[in-house]
Amino acid sequence: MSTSNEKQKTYYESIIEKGYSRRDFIKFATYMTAFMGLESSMVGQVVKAMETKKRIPVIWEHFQECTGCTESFIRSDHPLVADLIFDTISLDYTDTLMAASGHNAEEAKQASMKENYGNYILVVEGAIPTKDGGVYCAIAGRTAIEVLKESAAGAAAILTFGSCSAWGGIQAAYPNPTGSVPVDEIIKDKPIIRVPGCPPIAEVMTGVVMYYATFGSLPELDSMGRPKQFYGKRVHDSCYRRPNFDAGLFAESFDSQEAKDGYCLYKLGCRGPVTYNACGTMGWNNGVSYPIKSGYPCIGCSENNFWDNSPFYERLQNIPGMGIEATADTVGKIAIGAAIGAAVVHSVATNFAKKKEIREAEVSGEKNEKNIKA
Ligand code: FSX
Ligand code: SF4
Ligand code: F3S
Repeated sequence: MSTSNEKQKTYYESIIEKGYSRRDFIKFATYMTAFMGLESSMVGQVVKAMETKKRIPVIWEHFQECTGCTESFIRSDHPLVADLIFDTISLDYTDTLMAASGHNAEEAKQASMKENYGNYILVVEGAIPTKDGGVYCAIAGRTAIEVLKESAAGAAAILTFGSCSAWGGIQAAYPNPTGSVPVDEIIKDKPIIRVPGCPPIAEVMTGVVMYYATFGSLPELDSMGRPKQFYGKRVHDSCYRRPNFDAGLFAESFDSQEAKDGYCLYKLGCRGPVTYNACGTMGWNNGVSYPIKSGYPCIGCSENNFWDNSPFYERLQNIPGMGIEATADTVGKIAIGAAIGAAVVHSVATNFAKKKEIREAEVSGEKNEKNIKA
């Protein structure tokens, strides 16, 4: 945990103090610029902000959840992210990761909230059960409702990490026995950013925290309160199996040769055409894979009510954006040679280009190092 004195340092100072070089810092800033969805020409501005901005305190609450979101977050593939979460963003309280426990942890949280009232970021994982006075999730004898209201009171903004805190998630699925609700049904007077996914992608969570920490403002959000740069496209739009969808080539069974050869998983229930997330662009585990690439159809884990939208292994009746009559049987004929085909090819190409840009960011960081003077 950070001390109060450490909080006065800038991001740059704390990174250098951890033993990293300026070159590491520039590479990190370049990498984060790409992850924040900004143009590479913005690197200088990000470097400047990280050199001058004081670190931002973060309080991180856990309610009704599986903790998969934290698991995802700590597996971000950049080595500096571990230091980022433990020091750079000044994580003052997270009962999953912090060394302190019991009364010590609680005191640290209360002290940080008091000292940073009005200025800290509140991260919330998990839904909030409301039935029977909220007794189904209690921490140190206090319900999640009470804890959330207290933590939210002094927050500058709230990030809901994961589909549970953003939408209600699995806990809120029918018949919702504990009356679970998302954060925005309890807190009405704070800016709330939804970062859904069960769990969300580590780099997406990092990118959102860093955007706020670097610029002191929220990233551009869509009408559902999600950052546009990560949730602006459907999984379908960045799917590497998309050319086979367009050609009408569908795998008919799991683990078939066709599924292994990259045929589209639409007939196996894929929800990619109705799911907004960055899986196809960013991937998981250093971009190695994501569900569809591993042969498993998207179950739409970042969408509202995704669990109740099952059965997962039956195909969608219609494919949005392809005309109401479009089905897996007709889509190949519709797409090939049509204007939409060209748009789709462009969309997929754009996503591959974006992924390449992110992966090349560290390399270009070395170039930036030469251009950006200390
Ligand atoms: Fe929910 Fe996150 Fe799914 Fe799990 O904390 S979004 S159940 S991955 O862990 O809240
Ligand atoms: Fe990919 Fe699923 Fe779309 Fe097929 S339906 S292209 S597997 S996202
Ligand atoms: Fe979730 Fe679908 Fe991505 S299931 S992890 S949104 S591919």
